[in-house]
Amino acid sequence: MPEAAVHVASGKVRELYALDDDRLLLVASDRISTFDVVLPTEIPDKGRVLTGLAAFWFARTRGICANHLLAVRPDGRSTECRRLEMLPIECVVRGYLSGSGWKDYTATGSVCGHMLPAGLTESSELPEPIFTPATKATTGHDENIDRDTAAELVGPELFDAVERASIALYRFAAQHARERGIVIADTKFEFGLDEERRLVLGDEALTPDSSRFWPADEYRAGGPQPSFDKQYARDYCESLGWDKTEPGPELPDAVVAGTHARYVEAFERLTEIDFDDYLADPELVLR
Ligand code: Q0Z
Repeated sequence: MPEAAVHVASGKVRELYALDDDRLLLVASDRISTFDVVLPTEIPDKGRVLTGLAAFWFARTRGICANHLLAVRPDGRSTECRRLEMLPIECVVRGYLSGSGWKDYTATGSVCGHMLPAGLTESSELPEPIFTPATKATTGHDENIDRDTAAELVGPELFDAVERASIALYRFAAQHARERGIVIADTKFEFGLDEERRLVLGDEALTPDSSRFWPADEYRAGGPQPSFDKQYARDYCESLGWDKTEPGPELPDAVVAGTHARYVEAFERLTEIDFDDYLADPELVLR
């Protein structure tokens, strides 16, 4: 695969290689996970959609926060990145009440120490986006942590900086997406420090794998929302009565085609770039 690149890590659907001491290569595969299980069927172009979208956001948010992106490769699915010293927390921002945020709210009326108004329902828009850090679980699920615990993990001054950067990045992206028919309900950022100990946004950012994307035209608070990208695959898996343990089911061609179309649609709505133009020249998303 990448010439002279040393494999350093595997994610569920991504691979990470070292190019040299200072640079990493992040490769997004076409694998898809649902209900936390990677399915045996790939979605063509999914890795290119996610790589192109993340690069698009990195290029447009550099003024909000520096990021690790150095280059998008001609294959459209790999990016060269600055190697950072990653912080030990997941930086989650929630604009809407869903997933573990909704669960914590129903149990306690607050999420990660943010006291929320009474009477919110599942998927309600929050009065303001909230920063809800989580630990990086090496196994199983990330665990929400309160602000004091997060501040102890990274130090109080870095905590303030990642909170401010995370909220600003989310506000920018959520507004951009909302104007193009996509609700970004929440998102997860990962930050690191460069050699000068400056804060730098790393990993992937503002993709459908690191965020909840909902179709804005179907949004209605009071229950769960359909996923912009994965709903066909989820519905198909549910229709089988699959118990959501490994191995996941193969997806039929029609479900693959529908899911592919939704990923491409998200890319084109958000970037306003024809996906075929991106495939021909991935650097288009940087301009
Ligand atoms: C990201 C991950 C995987 C993809 C390490 N710029 C950076 N500097 C240092 N470390 C990382 C990054 Cl992005 C880094 N991950 C998560 C794992 C595939 C991303 F296997 N791990």
